[in-house]
Amino acid sequence: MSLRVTPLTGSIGAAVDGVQLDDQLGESVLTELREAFKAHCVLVFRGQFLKPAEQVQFGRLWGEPEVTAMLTPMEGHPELIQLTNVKKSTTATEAWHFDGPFNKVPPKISILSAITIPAGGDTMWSNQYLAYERLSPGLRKTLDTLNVRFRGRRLGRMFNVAEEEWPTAVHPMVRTHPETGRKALFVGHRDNVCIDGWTQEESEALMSFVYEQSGTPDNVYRHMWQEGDVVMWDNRCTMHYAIHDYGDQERVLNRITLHGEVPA
Ligand SMILES: O=C(O)CCC(=O)C(=O)O
Ligand SMILES: [Fe+2]
Repeated sequence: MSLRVTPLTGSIGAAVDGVQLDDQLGESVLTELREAFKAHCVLVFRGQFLKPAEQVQFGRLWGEPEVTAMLTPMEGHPELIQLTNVKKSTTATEAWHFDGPFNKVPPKISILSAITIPAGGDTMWSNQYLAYERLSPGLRKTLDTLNVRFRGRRLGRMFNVAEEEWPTAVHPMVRTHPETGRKALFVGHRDNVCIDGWTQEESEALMSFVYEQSGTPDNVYRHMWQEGDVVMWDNRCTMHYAIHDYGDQERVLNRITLHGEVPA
């Protein structure tokens, strides 16, 4: 079996062929996957059709599973959550976001397995290393000194959680990836963020600028799902955006999320 890793854009994402994720993966394959993941931040595996237990087994190769605050685990598979069609008017994921930045310890990796896919419903990922590196040295130096207060407001509204219970955490706006040593821009939607010690108005002026830099087309991979696809992403150096252009059509993906580290 030979593994092939093919970049999908000039900035983020790679397709991996020549591997079945439900096989027993040897150490050399795992080493190649780890290197590819560090280099490309998002890995795409087509035609996998993983059963829930196989997805959990694959996930455990990368870390300890956890379930994001406010989400409900899948029956019989407490490590998984099932994403189903949420109304466009209430969905929190149709915006660029990191998962769980409002937690003290945001997750490090998520892995989606496509079960039922409509026409549409693509997901996009942005490269937050490049989002940072493309800024001027002067602005980078300023951002390096800032902290952001993240709040789970959008997700809280989506799940009708009372405002007092929206989780909140403060993290550096520029975080260093513990494995690659590269700096990544750690930002969020205006509803969820405020630069620590700044007014909301002051914060929005700068934050909306850097947030918008992240998701420009030259910094993005857009995945057009097929059933059986598995996509994994590094939540420490990418944001993602779930496009809701499929109305009431059915859309089902199973997700496993892995425990991360305190951003530093
Ligand atoms: O529905 C999707 O494509 C992704 C949703 C999302 O934001 C997530 O799973 O974290
Ligand atoms: Fe997400």
